[in-house]
Amino acid sequence: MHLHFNSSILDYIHLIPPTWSITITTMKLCSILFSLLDIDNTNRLEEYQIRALLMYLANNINKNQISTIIYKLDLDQSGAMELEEFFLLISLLVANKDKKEKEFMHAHSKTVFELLDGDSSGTISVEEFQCLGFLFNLDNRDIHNIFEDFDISGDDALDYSEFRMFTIACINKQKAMKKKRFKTLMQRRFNFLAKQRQPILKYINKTINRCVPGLAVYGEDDTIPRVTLPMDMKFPCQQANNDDDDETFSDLFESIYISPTSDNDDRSTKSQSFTRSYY
Ligand SMILES: [Ca+2]
Ligand SMILES: [Ca+2]
Repeated sequence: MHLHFNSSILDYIHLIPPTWSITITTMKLCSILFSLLDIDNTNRLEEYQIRALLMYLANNINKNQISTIIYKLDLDQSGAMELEEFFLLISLLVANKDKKEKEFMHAHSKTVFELLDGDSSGTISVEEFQCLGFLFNLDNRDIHNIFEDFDISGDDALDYSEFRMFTIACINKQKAMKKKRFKTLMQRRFNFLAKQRQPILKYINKTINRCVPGLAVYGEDDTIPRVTLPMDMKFPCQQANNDDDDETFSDLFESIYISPTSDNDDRSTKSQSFTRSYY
C-alpha cells in the first residue's frame, strides 16, 4: 500500500537517481528534524518518539506496522533509533511517498535484503517479506507471486541472488511501462498536432495548386506527403523576377516523385495530367 502522508514535512525531500539516495543537504535537514525530535538530547530517538513521528506523518499506518518499522530499523539492536537508522527511515518513507520503492529496492538491494531478512538467515521467507511489504507497496498476493517467479531453488525462500533478480525484473517492468506511457503520450500529441495542422495543409495545397492545379500533396489523413516535391522547387510568388521561370518549372515537374504505395495509382495519374496541363 502507499502511505497517505498528511504532513508536509517530507514534501521537499526526494531520492535522487541514479543512486536513489537523499542528498547531503537533505541529510542536514534530517539531522535538524532528528534533533528537534530528540527532546531529551540523548542522540537517539526512543520508540515513543518514532511512534509519534510516524503517526503524525502517515494517517493510514497502523500500530503493528509502526512497531515493525521500529524493530526492523533498529539495525544495531540498541533499542532506539540513531541518526544513521533515521536516514534509512526517511529514505524508505520518501521512496513510498514518491512511488519509487522499486527503484530504491534495486539501488539498495543489499540493505533492503538485510532489512527483510529478520533472522539474518541469509534468505527471506514469505513471512519476513510480508512484515515490511507495505513499505514497498507489495501486498501478500504480490509477495506470493514474487516467490513463484523468483524462488528458483524452490526452498520457499529468496536468497540474495534471487532477490536481486526480482529487483532487476521490477526495474525492467518499470522501464517497459514508462516506454509504453511515453509512446501513448506521443501518439496523443501527434494526433492533436495532426488535427491542428489541417488549415496549414490546406494552405500548402493551395500554394502548390497555383503551379499544378488540382494536385493534392497532403490529404486530410496523410501523415506524409503523397507527392515528394523537389527540394529546390520555387513557387511563382518567390520568383516573380526570374526570367527562367518556365524552364525551371518544366525541369522541376519532370522530377516529381510519386510514392509507390498501393493507393497512389489515381494520384500518379493526377500528377501526370497536372504535369501535362502545366506544359
Ligand atoms: Ca539503533
Ligand atoms: Ca530469513
